[in-house]
Parts: sequence; structure tokens; C-alpha cells
Amino acid sequence: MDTGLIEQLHASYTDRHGSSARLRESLRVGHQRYMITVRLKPPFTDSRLYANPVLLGVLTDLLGAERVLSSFSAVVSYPGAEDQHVHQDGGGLFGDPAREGSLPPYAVTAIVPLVEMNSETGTTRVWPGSQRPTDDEPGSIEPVDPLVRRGSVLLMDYRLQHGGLANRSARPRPILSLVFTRLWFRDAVNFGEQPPLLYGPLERRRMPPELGRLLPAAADASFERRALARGRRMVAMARKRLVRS
Ligand SMILES: O=C(O)CCC(=O)C(=O)O
Repeated sequence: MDTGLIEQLHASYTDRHGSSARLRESLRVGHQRYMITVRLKPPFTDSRLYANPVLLGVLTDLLGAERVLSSFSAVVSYPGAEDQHVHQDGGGLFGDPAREGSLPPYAVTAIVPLVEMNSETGTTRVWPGSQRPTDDEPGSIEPVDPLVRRGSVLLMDYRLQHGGLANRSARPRPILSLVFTRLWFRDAVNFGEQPPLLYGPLERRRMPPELGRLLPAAADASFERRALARGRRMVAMARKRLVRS
């Protein structure tokens, strides 16, 4: 990806969230490590980010043509953050490891680093092949620590074992985490406390059509429900005020 775009995204991320990601809108996902849903407004709606032709081509190969953008978050590790626990973003679908291994991915996490991920800032350590469970001894896979430069993207099968490494640098290390899934998949585990996607009606109207087409219809339905609920609350409050006066 264009590194100029990554610089712009980094500046905008810092502007919006700075150090406040530790506060109420974020979810703690490790020591000094937080996840925050990124509001879908410029520059994060730039099609060079999510509709990059190389990225979409690979995603089509992995997930089929009906892939959707199911969540859009940032994960930031602050200076002094320790290694994150090893985890999968999502497990097997059927609770049957023997069969699971032969199934194609149902979701892919695309990590777009806003600063280089290296041994200082802490990369995401991955266990290649761990998305396909085998009878081998646990721990028999050697982990890999990829160097991911700005402008590169790290793609991980949702079932891959991974974990962010310690941030030994003096600066926060934000990464964007875009999850693309097959149309039918709903993540029932990771977004209990945070919305997977964040946008309002006006932002929805202003989105580039390529982004609108990538969003699951259910996301629109849920934002419409939230807008309706907000409208009803405002009417109820106005009524109460009228009754009191
Ligand atoms: O911080 C990282 O490098 C990875 C974060 C991550 O995988 C997660 O929180 O799910």
C-alpha cells in the first residue's frame, strides 16, 4: 500500500485516539494493549486501504467472491507492553479438530501496521500452519516473527495461533485490524463489548460505494436499529420534559 496513505492514517489515528485509547471506548486485550473500533470516516474510508486490488484478489481466493468487511479496529500497544497471550481470533466452526483442518478459512484478519512492526515495536508472532490442527505434539510448530513494514499487510487465517510481542520502543505501536469474512459468518465471541463496525447514517451516506458494497447488510440493519432506538429515546425525553413543564 502507498506509504503516504499509511502516514495519513497514522496521523489521523493519533489525532483521534492519542493516548485516550486506554479510556472508555477501548477494550484491554493484553498488558498495555488495547483494541478500539475505528469510526468509518475519512481517511479510513480511503479505498486504497480496504479495496486494494491485490488484497481483494487474495481475499477472493481465500474466502470466495462474497466476502465482506466484518470489523474494522485498531490494536495499540504502548511502550512497555508485554508479550500478549497466544490466541486465535476464532476457533474451528464445528468443534471437530480432525475435520476442521481440511476446511478452508471462513475469516481472515488483515493487519495493516501504522508503524513498522519489528523487534523494537513488537510484531505479531505467528505459528504457521496452526490453523490446521494435527495430532502433532502441541508446541511442535516453530513461531515466526514477521518484519512488517509500513505499506505491507499481514494476513492471518482467523484460526491461526498468534500474539503481539512486547513493545520495547518509546512510542505507541498502533495497527489496523480489518477482518474479512464469508458472508454468512457472524463473530459471536469478539464483539460483545465493542461494535465491530462504527458509523452513523451521515457517514454511511458519504462512504465510497466500494466500501458500502463490502459492508454486511446486517451491519446497516444494526446501525438503523441503533438510530431508531436513539430517536425513540429522544422523543421519550422530549415528552417527559413537556409533561414536567
Ligand atoms: O498486537 C498485536 O500484534 C496483535 C493483536 C491481536 O492479535 C489481538 O488482539 O487479537
